[in-house]
Amino acid sequence: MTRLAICPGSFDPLTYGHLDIIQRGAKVFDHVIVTVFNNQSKSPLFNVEERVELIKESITTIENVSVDQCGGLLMDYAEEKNAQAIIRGLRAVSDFEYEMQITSMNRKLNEKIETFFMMTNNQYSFLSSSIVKEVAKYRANISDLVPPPVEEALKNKYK
Ligand code: COD
Repeated sequence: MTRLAICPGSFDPLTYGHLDIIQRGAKVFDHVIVTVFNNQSKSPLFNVEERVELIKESITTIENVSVDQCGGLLMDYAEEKNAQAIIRGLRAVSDFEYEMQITSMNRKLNEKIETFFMMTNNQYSFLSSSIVKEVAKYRANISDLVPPPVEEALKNKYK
């Protein structure tokens, strides 16, 4: 049986922290789909198509990862794809409460699909899309925080 996992997120935009989790997931599962969700409660800097494209351009060296988008419920999407697992990243204790809430809700929606948490590399434990956007706005050097296509795209947004 092919072990398929979904790595869902907003990815607005992708950071090296996200990439670290995607790479870890790709070592454990046969295939990982990185799925960009259109989170209605957030007003994104990049539209879904731009976010998908930036992830595609940043994962070219990882063979067993593909990129997709979804506007619906994560668990409906995962069931439709026949996925066995959801992969989420953990940075610090502060992530735990939010992750516990969404995982409990997701489990209520679908008990068959397990959520796996992976701890990021320590060097990325402070990193988030929001913090990257904040410093990119002031033209700080972000080359060690995001992959080159994302760095370029952020420079263009804040020109
Ligand atoms: N190191 C490691 N992991 C990281 C880092 C980092 N530096 N930064 C982020 N991550 C992890 C996050 O913990 C998360 O696991 C993943 O990377 C994606 O992060 P984000 O911030 O891009 O994505 P979120 O948390 O905004 O994604 C939320 C979802 C889109 C998954 C959620 O809103 C959702 O499932 N939406 C669909 C609708 C739905 O089903 N809702 C019901 C769920 S209650």
